[in-house]
Amino acid sequence: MKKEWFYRHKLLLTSLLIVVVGVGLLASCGDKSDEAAAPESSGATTVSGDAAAIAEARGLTPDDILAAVKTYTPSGMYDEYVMFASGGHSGQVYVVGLPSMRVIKKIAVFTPEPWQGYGYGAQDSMEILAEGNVEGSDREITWGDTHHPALSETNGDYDGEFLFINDKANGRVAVISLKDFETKQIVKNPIALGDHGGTMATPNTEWIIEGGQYGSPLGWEYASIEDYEADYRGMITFWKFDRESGRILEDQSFAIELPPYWQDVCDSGKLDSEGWVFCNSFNTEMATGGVEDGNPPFEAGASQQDMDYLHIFNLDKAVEVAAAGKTMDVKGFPVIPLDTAIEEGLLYFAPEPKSPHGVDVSPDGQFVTVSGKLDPHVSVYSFDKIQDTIAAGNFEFDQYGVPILNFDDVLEAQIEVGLGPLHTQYDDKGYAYTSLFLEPAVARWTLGGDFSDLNDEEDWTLVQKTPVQYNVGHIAAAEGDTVSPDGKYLVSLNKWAIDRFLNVGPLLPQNLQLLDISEPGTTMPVIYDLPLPDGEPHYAQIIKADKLDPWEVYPEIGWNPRTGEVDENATQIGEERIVRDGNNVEIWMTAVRSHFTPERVEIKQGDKVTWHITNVERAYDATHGFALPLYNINLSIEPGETVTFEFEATEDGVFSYYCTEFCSALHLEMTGYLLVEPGE
Ligand code: K7E
Ligand code: CUA
Repeated sequence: MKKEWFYRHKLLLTSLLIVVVGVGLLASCGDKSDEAAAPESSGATTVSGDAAAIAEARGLTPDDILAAVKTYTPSGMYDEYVMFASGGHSGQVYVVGLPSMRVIKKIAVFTPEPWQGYGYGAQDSMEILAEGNVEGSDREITWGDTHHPALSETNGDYDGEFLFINDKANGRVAVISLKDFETKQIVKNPIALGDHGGTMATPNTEWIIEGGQYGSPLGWEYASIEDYEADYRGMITFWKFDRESGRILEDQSFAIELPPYWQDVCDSGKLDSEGWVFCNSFNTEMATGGVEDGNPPFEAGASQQDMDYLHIFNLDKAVEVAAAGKTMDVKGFPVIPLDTAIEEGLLYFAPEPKSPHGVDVSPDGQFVTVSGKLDPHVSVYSFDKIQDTIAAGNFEFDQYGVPILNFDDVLEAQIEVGLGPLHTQYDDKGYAYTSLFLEPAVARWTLGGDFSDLNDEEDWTLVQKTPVQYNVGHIAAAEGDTVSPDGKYLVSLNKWAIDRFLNVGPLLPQNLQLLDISEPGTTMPVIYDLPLPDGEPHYAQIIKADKLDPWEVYPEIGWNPRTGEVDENATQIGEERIVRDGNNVEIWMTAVRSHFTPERVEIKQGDKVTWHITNVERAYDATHGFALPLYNINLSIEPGETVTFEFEATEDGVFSYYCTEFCSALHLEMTGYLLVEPGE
């Protein structure tokens, strides 16, 4: 059957290959960015029949070949886009090139990671991880559940400087510098143990949004679940970001107390709606579980009503109210009380059907798209209508006194897109895209308003669906959260992979599928499957690669990546030394191909050791590792970096330390002895 088909299409296949290769060759002579140093063509100018034979042998269709040509990225050619994908409960972030879908890096954030020497002795990483522990608790938290990466923005466009990400499990937010793709800061939310509506950046990254999720007393003090409505609360936190220091300023940040509905995903307004923030909620029923006591289980209890509440925040005004000190103190953190938020006009609700999940502001800031998991429509709200309705002051109120805007007054359109709609993205052609968890598929529909002239289809209409494999959560489009999306590519972040890859046992990878969305109309094919062998990626953002400008090596020898300046213990060649002061021993070491200096460190059991290593290399990729057995020390020292670690020499014996990066032909000789003489 397949064979027959193949012969019928052989001519087509061969001509397609010839065209495709011809186009490829033409393109390779033309505009190649000077960065993309692809090797010269080897001289082959025609496609022999071999390619068609290979395609036949592998059972590839013309569509497959087209997909391969769209994504195949030969050795040395660079990707056009970079995707930052959350690593879910791996507590990390993944960096993926598009369209090749090659995983280029992972970034350790909330979880110790040995390759990067993150959390295995290196003082800067130990301090960052420790920042994420809960104040007043001596428990160490060594993982996180990352959901929503947010690239820093300037005027609503990704600027390639910083990345933020939340930890749903423990209510934390991390700051990553895109100069070295390393985590610089973790802030623990003082008033909540969990979050979900984070992180999102405002259009100039003044504020990083962290919305809550499961209701809890603020500061998680014990309160009986029977007193849920009185004592439990929701929250949203606004973290002040200081671009110059590259840090969140905790003492300039604040939160707003909310009713104990379960706030879900949030998005920042932009352009027209800049200064406003939108979050979904579910469980406005305030179900408290207890199926074992005869109560409805959460999945039913939290889904009884037809409508939940879209939370609409006036952030600009909230900043003023917080600055005026109209806050209460929860665990040392300023929180605008719910009553104050209502009085000051910081918070409004709009009904949203039904157990909503995604909320996504359109590129012009005019529309807010909400998807109800249990409703086959997307509901699109008009920001202008929201403003008019607020100005008219015609409200109902929820039981906490929050003004509710009339649904029909603020709704712009509802489009039936399919089953289980979750998240929406936008492109440059006037389309919106919504993930359909249950179908599973990605739906493309036309956005009205200012976008209506971009294509000649009707406004607010479902155009097409592409099936994905399988149940899709978020989707991410190229520059999809900015004021000027690129279109071109969309990644479907699928939860289920089932039959897509070889069987690797009961735990499967996630399947990230690349869709080509460059053609208007009804074409939107899947062109690549990336199995991501780690925790579940929830959301991702995709930035044009040329907006990133990371360092190749650290700017100066002795760089401390945490402080962003030369470390006081930076050590140049010739300055290496071991200094003893009582039973404190301090070591200043250099690393260069292919030796550590010193190569012998002799100490006594019980000594307190402070050890600095400077990689004095200036060559790109000349990273050295440092591994010390038994003491659980493992470092990655990038060119120019100074790393410090400390330990108490409780164990005597002979310990070979060595470089873990195969850095030269004599890498195995890059070693040394730590000799710990037994104490009395
Ligand atoms: Cu839908 Cu956390 Cu944004 Cu998962 S979330 S999919
Ligand atoms: Cu340095 Cu191997």
